[in-house]
Amino acid sequence: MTKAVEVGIIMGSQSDWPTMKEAAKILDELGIAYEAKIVSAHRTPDRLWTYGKEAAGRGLKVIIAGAGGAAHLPGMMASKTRVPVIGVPVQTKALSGVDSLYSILQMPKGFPVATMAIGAAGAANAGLMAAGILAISDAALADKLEAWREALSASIPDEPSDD
Ligand code: RP5
Repeated sequence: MTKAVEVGIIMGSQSDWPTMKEAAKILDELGIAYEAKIVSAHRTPDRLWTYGKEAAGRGLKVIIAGAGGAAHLPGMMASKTRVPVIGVPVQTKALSGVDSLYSILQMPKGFPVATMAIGAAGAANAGLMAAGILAISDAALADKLEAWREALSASIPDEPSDD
């Protein structure tokens, strides 16, 4: 039986996918069912509207939204659905992603976006944050997430090496 999709990964452009793939990789590792879609606040506003309108009814529990530059996608999605939105500021060439970060972070009171770090680390952490949210009501996932975290800790050497 295929698992119901619980996480939506959305991004403003195909060019965001190399970054957003880091979130997808984490969800794959933890066995969390997700979908990945291109939904642009500026280029496909109707698609954004429909996605937000249908998200809760389709059973999505978390949305991870990545965009760069004038990164309005996460905030607009948060304005359209009560499903928690985790924002990933994609690194840009012109302003190194600080533009994306500020665009996503400074939401007005009432419509929050949980904003991650700029770039690949932020995308991976978005996957882990989504897992943490889902693990609140999924004991098997909670065990997997604990094991993932322990494995990461165990992989860190005690001392630096020259190799
Ligand atoms: C944003 O504009 C996208 O999220 C992307 O990060 C940025 C550039 O998009 P492309 O011109 O590469 O399609 O909407």
